[in-house]
Amino acid sequence: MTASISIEEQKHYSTCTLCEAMCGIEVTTKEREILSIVGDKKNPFSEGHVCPKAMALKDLYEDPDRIKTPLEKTDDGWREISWDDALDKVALNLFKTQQKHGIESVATYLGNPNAHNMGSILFGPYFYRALKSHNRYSATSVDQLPHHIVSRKLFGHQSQIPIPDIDHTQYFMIIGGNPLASNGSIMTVPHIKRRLKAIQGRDGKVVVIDPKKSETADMSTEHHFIKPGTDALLMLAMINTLFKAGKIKPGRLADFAPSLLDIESYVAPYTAERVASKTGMTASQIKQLVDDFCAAESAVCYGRMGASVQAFGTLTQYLIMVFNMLTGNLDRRGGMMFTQPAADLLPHAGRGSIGNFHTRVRKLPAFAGEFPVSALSEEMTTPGEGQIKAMVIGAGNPVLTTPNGQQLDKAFANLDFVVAIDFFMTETARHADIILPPVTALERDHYDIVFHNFAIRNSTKYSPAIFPADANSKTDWQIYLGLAERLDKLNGLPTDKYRALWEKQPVGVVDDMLKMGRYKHEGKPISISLLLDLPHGIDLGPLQADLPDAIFHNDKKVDMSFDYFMPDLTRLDTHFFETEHTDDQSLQLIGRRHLKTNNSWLHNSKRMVKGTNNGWSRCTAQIHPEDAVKFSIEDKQIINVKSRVGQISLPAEITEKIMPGVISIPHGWGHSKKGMRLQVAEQYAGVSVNDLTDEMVIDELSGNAVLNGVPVWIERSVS
Ligand SMILES: Nc1nc2c(c(=O)[nH]1)N[C@H]1C(S)=C(S)[C@@H](COP(=O)(O)OP(=O)(O)OC[C@H]3O[C@@H](n4cnc5c(=O)[nH]c(N)nc54)[C@H](O)[C@@H]3O)O[C@H]1N2
Ligand SMILES: Nc1nc2c(c(=O)[nH]1)N[C@H]1C(S)=C(S)[C@@H](COP(=O)(O)OP(=O)(O)OC[C@H]3O[C@@H](n4cnc5c(=O)[nH]c(N)nc54)[C@H](O)[C@@H]3O)O[C@H]1N2
Ligand code: SF4
Ligand SMILES: [Mo]
Repeated sequence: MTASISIEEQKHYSTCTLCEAMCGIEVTTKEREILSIVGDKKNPFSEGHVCPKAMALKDLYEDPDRIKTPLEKTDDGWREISWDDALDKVALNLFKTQQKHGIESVATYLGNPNAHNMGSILFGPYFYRALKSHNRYSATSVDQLPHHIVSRKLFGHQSQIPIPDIDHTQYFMIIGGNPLASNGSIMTVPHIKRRLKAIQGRDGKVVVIDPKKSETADMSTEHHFIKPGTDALLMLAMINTLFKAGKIKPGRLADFAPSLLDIESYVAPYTAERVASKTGMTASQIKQLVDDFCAAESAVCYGRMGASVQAFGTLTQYLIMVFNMLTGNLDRRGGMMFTQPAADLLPHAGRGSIGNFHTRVRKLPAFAGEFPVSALSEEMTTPGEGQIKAMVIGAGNPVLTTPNGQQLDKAFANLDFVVAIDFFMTETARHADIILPPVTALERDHYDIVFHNFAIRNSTKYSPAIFPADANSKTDWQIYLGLAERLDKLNGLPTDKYRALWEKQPVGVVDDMLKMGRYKHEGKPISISLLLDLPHGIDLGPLQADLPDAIFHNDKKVDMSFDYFMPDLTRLDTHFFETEHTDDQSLQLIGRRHLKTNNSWLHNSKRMVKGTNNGWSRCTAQIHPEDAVKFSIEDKQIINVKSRVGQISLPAEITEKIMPGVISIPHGWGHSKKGMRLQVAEQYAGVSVNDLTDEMVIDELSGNAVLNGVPVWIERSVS
């Protein structure tokens, strides 16, 4: 299904997989070279939009530091080995580790790019099943885990997450998201700026609640600072206000969620007056937000990273959903709506089991078969049965992206065997004994199997690989399937099923899903062969009201699950109302993203890291002028930032855009460890904010990491 190499210039239509926005791209190639990447104007979903990162796809493809052949670590350094040799050795080492130390002694960590890779999503599971280990971790627990739990509980499926109907809403409240930098998350939305402007253009409002006046806040109709980690209080008070002001209007949702109004007694103690000072907002501001939200013809309250990855993130996401329901804005045009994807993964994916098993050391609950990644290092270092001895890292860089990265870095060094499936020698991959490098995005077939589920409009599109595979390259799915087959063989299990899978390929599975799907195009069922003839993709219309069909519970009702979520109010009360917070010297750490970053891995592209901040690129600590005075810090001066777990030093950036008492540091930097091979990134190394975040502080309801609202202390650096 791949194109052939041509000595003439060729144009290909594909999709950028770097963030969730699913922008269509036009890639011009000549032989094996990429000449340009621009927005595909004929793509009905993204209509020509791309951000500066699109060109990073070319940089990734051409990167001289990119690993293209499997590598084995030897006493004399890295040695190139053949694929067969590499896969045999990896499978044998994992098998031997399990023979010696038990099934659970091999763990996996899956990083974010897997979600953008249909091969990993569809065929990766064969590998985990062959491993049989419960010791599974992923970036989900430093990210969207609360969304999954809320959807699992309320609607019966972890991935049945409603999406803001941004193109029709008259009031868009964004809590802890900065789509102007991130291009949207759990909201696949190209052209975000144009769409936010369009809301304002039709006399609607964009309202941002954020401890930082972010790029999105800058263009909003209204922005309110909020103290990090207090969003659950805000939501409780907003719901309380709804009841007090007699503004409850669930409409048809009352039928679908019969116990919805019972939330009233739980929120009764949380008046706007009582929570105001804790959140940093005034009671009248909170009430005004509710008034305006209810007055709008349609409205949606959306919470993302800032609201999710904090101590009460799960409760916050739950309350956001309840607020949308109580105002009648779930499953309604201009509110939160379910998607209707052409290839619907949900019926085939696990609905998400909660707490079926627990981590060995801290007894943290698993969700959907994965443990919270905050527990990873202790599971590696605490002796006893089930201790992790070998690790498989698939498209992730947890040393930089998960809490207390420094400790994890050390823990990795003690493992017996590590394999990294990655095309870069990263901070994590350098611990590997064997590196298995897959091809980059443009060299593999692509159907966005995940993000159509989270898109603000229904559409469908398939992009074959732009370059034909060369004899010595493999995709992620080929690596996973190769390992799975070998492991089964070593375990004495039949391997006949693999023959059919090699033949079918992930694209064959997508083809089946499309053919089983709900759409037809001009009377014909949608299929891969149809999409090959329509390389820009097909628009399938706006999101549609979908209740009760969207509910996976047998009774087709929304399960409010008060017994699961409401006990967390006790923890919230203890934290906010029964504990004295007297330390006025600490600041609250939060994160940020920049349009030209992508977590930890685009820093080897010169185009992406070039900045004004000599050698630091954008890795700076933003603080408010009042705090600069308080701690005698000048702009650009190097400061030390300390937390319970570590210390980093980086330049201060003094700005009124940040709330007093708050400090913002981006993640994904810190490329100065020994043994990496990222020439550009090492020049713009920065430091890792996750050397400050604390693996022992979690959102206890879900086990999600707390990356926002971490207490830190700052001082000017003497050196
Ligand atoms: N403090 C703080 N920490 C954070 C966050 C934050 O906001 N603040 N955000 C969190 C979030 S939301 C996320 S999702 C995580 C991300 O955390 P991770 O997923 O652990 O890290 P990434 O930086 O995305 O690393 C991805 C790795 O995959 C490799 N890669 C890229 N494409 C492919 C591919 O197609 N196949 C394979 N095999 N490898 C590939 C890259 O080279 C890179 O090394 O970080 C989290 N960490
Ligand atoms: N350019 C770029 N785009 C990306 C990524 C990237 O690294 N770079 N990563 C991708 C990934 S993996 C993800 S998950 C998405 C995330 O996308 P978003 O969810 O939009 O995340 P951020 O851009 O980090 O914005 C989070 C906002 O929350 C605010 N915040 C922090 N703490 C709090 C708090 O306690 N309360 C409130 N109300 N706000 C708070 C921050 O100031 C920030 O403005 O972005 C994706 N897109
Ligand atoms: S917005 Fe996201 S999908 Fe679109 S070009 Fe930028 S990185 Fe790629
Ligand atoms: Mo993420």
